[in-house]
Amino acid sequence: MKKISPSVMCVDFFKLEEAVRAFEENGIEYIHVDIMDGRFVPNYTLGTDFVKKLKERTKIPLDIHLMIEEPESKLDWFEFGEGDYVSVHYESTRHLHKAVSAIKARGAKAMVAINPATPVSALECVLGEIDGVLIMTVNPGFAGQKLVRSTLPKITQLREQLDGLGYIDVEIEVDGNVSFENAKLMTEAGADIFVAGTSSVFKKEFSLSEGIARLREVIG
Ligand code: S6P
Ligand code: MG
Repeated sequence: MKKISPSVMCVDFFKLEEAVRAFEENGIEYIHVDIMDGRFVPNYTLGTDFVKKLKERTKIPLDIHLMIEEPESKLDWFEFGEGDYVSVHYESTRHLHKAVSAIKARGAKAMVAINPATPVSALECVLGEIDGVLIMTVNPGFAGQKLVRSTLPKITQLREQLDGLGYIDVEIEVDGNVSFENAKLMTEAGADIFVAGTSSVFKKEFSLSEGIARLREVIG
């Protein structure tokens, strides 16, 4: 079953309560929380207190996307646990295995994220250790960017590799310009979890519920 993970940094923060309620009413599977440190990516977004508050407010599992340097030394700063996904970037640490193990030790699901220029082959040694791979379909740091098209074949390549190795339960998430049009291509390529942002469910033309329904129709 395909899953939607709306990017909460794209919510109008004055309407956060309303948005979380809409996620719950529409059976949203995960809430995507972007954490940036101004070093790994040139921006700041959400932080430790936001994660804590969100966890108090909703039972929807979080999908915490850490765009920070040396995440293995900062995992303790964040509240997460069973059912949540936490992703660390391959490019952000010399100790990827350590970071993945620390996430799993807390009962959460470990995901490794790769930037558009990082090949799928870089993940070879961790595929047997992780629950998901986050394929960035834009360069991380900002919402509202254009799809890097060369990332689409990476989805198919990874799915084939995972299935060939027997890791059929390892999920592939896509993040960046997941528009209704691009989501169709990503579905065909083999993506499982779709980070929904300004190019789909948060479009101004319709309500959040309408946007979610439209995206569900496309990804099936
Ligand atoms: C970007 C971040 C993403 C964005 C999301 C926005 O660095 O990791 O999660 O929030 O991609 O979606 P859109 O449709 O505006 O690209
Ligand atoms: Mg993200």
